[in-house]
Amino acid sequence: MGLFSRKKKTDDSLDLGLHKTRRGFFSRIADAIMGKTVVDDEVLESIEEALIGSDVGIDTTSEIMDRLQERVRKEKGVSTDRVMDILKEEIADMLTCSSTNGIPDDEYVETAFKDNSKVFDFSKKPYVIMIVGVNGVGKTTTIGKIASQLKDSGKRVMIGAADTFRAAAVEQLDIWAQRAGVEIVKQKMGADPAAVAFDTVSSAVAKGADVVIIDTAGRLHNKIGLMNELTKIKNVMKKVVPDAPHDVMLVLDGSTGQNALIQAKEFSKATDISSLAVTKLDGSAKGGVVIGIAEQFKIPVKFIGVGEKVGDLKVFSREDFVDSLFDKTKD
Ligand SMILES: Nc1nc2c(ncn2[C@@H]2O[C@H](COP(=O)(O)OP(=O)(O)O)[C@@H](O)[C@H]2O)c(=O)[nH]1
Ligand SMILES: [Mg+2]
Repeated sequence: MGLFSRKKKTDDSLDLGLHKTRRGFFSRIADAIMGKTVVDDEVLESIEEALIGSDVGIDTTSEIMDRLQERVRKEKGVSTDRVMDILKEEIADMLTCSSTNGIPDDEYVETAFKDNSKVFDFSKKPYVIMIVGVNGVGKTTTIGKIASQLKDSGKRVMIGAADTFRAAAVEQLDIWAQRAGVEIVKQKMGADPAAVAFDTVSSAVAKGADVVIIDTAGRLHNKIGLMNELTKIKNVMKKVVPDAPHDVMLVLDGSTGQNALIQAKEFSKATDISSLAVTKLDGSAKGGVVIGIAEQFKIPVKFIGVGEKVGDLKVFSREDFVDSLFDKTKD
């Protein structure tokens, strides 16, 4: 199936969540487009400003603009309606490396929680995910949502409360575990995070769980300390499952815009990151940052968060994302 010939989506939380970014984008190009049928330099300039204003970032914006200008030059007399389709195509094409690795987006999204897709590799049993990121970005919430969606698709999930730094962190994860109906392994506040991770993976192996998700504390103020702690957690898990963790997922707060990009750079110095989740895109006009992050890091963005509910964590599809973000027929 080609780009943008997608099936109708079953819910509109992505469109709702990206509402502010979309509104910001179109309000920036409205004046330049007004009364025009054909794209001119002024329209292109306003698109460039709008991309930067949506927090796509300067480097990625100039890459997009090069592609867009090239297409507009080749096609001659491109209408102001058509330019949006070209923009969506070029961005989706640019993000290929960060997405589904050849699996059609529809299939990728629909089977993410069920079969062996690029999101999770269920041939590994248990498939071990370690969640990392700075405090407050949405790690625990994202774990709860992933666990819930996996459980609903019939997977046996076990989560490990290895953020033992604050009592509230364990309690919060516990609430999510109960709500999702999945098992949690926890210890007292202040316990050794690596010991919790070890117990979780051991228990998962003993009970035949499909997926293990490990929460961690994100204290970035001391990079060496963080690095050592994450390394220690990884190493103890390897004692039980030699190729664990199968995924080290960095969670970023999308509402911080370009700061999220800086955080990603900092974190990737402390540990090897294999995937990204970008949260809190709802209520923010900085949703374009996902495009910048995906393009700059070449690490797959697996999830985006567009709200507080379980269903508001979306498997990232570059097609769905740009389609929603740059479609002016959507409010
Ligand atoms: N609006 C919105 N809030 C979110 C999203 N993801 C997380 N949050 C909120 O962000 C806050 C911090 O989340 P938490 O999971 O505790 O972050 P952690 O410190 O990284 O574990 C909580 O109030 C969450 O409800 C999202 O996608 N949208
Ligand atoms: Mg937390």
